[in-house]
Amino acid sequence: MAKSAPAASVTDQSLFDMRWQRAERDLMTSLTRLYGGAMKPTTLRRRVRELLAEKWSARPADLRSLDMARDITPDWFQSQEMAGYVFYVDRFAGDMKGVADRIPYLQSLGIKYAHFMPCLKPRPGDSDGGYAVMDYGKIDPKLGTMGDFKKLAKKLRKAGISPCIDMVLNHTAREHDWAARARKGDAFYQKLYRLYDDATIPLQYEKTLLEVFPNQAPGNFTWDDDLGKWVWTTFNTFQWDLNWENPEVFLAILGIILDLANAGAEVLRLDAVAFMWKRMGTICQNEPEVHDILQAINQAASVAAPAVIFKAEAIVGPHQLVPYLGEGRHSGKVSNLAYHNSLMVQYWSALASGQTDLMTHTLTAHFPDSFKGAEWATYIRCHDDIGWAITEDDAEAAGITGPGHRKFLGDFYAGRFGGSFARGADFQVNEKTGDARTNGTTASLAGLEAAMLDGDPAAIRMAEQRILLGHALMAGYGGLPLLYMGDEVGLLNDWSFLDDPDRAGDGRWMQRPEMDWSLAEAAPEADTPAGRIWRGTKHILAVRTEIEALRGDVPTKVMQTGHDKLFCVRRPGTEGTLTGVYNFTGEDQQIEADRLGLDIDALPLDMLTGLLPERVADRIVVPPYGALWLHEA
Ligand code: OTU
Repeated sequence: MAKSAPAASVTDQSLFDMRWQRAERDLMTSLTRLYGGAMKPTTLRRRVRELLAEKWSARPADLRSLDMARDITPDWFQSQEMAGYVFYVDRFAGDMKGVADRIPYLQSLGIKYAHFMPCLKPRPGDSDGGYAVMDYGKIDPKLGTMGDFKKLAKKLRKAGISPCIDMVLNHTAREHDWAARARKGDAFYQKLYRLYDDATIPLQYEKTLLEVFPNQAPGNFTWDDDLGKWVWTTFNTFQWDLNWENPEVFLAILGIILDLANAGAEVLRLDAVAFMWKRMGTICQNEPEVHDILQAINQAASVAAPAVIFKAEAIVGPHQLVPYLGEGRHSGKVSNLAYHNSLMVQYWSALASGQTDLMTHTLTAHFPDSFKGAEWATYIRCHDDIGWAITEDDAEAAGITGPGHRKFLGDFYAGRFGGSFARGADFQVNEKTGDARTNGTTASLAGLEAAMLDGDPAAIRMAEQRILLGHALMAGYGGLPLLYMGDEVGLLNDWSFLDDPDRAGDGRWMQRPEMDWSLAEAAPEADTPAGRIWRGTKHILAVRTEIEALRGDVPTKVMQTGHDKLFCVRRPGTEGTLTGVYNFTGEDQQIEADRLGLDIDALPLDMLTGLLPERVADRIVVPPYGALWLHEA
């Protein structure tokens, strides 16, 4: 009889040690660069290791098994089967328990990742949609308890859906316990924030700072009477910026992140990360230390909760975005996901102008084809405004001007530009710079609101096509597509926020409607815009799961075809190459097959229709606002 090998014994402790060894170099390099001056490296190392050991020993057994699985398949989130859904718990389903009842709905759409918008206990009154957190240890009592969240996370995981939670780490609410203690004069807590006795230093910083909310919260500092000091408040006056130069901030936030991981969050959306580090004489965004902080968080979590991945929210220009997914010394270690804000802006820009040259140029000039262990989060709309991040050099390369095009986009989407199909609104018009950002839901910006008001069936179909073009683009470009709640049924702008004093001052609420369940429940069968958008979106996500070339680790090769109305992307997978062709006009467009590297006599199938594309002579025809997914096996 053959003797079997003795059982291997891997204890929790030995796993922890192995994972610590795997991460230590990258973790400690970042931490020493950041905090070497503020804390002895040996103390820093001991404090971090103790914290990680504490959180690891508290990690529930089922999540420790998930850690094992993900250590073996670290690319789990890059599967083409992944698709995310983003929602406010109350607006989507009332509360945490309500979300559990909607799991079948999410499954029917093909969702594998559920992003809960901020749901930790916010300050009372206006809380910037939950982005002013008062207690990181509690769920917003209106939505449930931490226990409810844990139960829900487990249910989601069983249903094959990864929960993502919003983590606000650039600032806390003024009402957070740390800020309250700071106001009482406690020096330890005061050092967690950026406080100034008089205006001298704030004024020096202001010389180069921008303003995020110039209308409702001008400037970047707020005088606090209780404190008798100026407080750095990049966003609203009640959002106090944390002092990330203090290692105690790093340790405290890391502890919170690991608690959320232990509660079952699999993805953490790290909010407003660009702003975490300040440097006099700069705009205090995207400083290199920010990438060190992100690398340190990511590497630390890989020791105590390796199942967890991170998504960086840095809504910044194309020149500044790439380091958030890692390059150079941070390659593959910073964040696993980052919002592709340029793709989103370029989608809306091309839709308004009917021209794709700026889009093609921008997306080829600044972005590598792929990243190590990381990919984009692709989206066309979210809860925030759209900032028209188009640079002067990119505009020039496309033969237009930056200010001119940005103004055109603002006017177009506010519905001011002659012939515009959009019904959005301006946000934070900055008199000093002339900049305006844009609010509105996907459907209202894409023309559905105006078309339905006119009752014009042809215009309604065009608007539906524009929305589905956007959904096909985010599902086919490369990256994890994030569907924003309600976009699958074309929810229109919601003006009811004007009646609520806590929300009336912030126009972004117009794109944060409540879910219309009568619309959504009828959608699968309905011959209405909602029905057609729902089925089209579901179909796109379903087809996506079958195409290996849409895995997140396959390179995204934007094509320079010279066609200025089509946007074309090639994805060379190992099981076939996908050529995505997107028409940004309301007319048929034709393109020679060989400009796409295809043979007109042996055209591949369009996966979205399951048919051969229509052809005229040596050209492929792309229908109005159409998307083709041509797949060569
Ligand atoms: C993020 O926003 C959130 O998404 C907003 O909802 C919050 O108000 C804000 O942080 C403060 O917590 O910080 O890196 O165009 O894109 O405010 C970008 C403005 C952010 C938003 C910006 C964004």
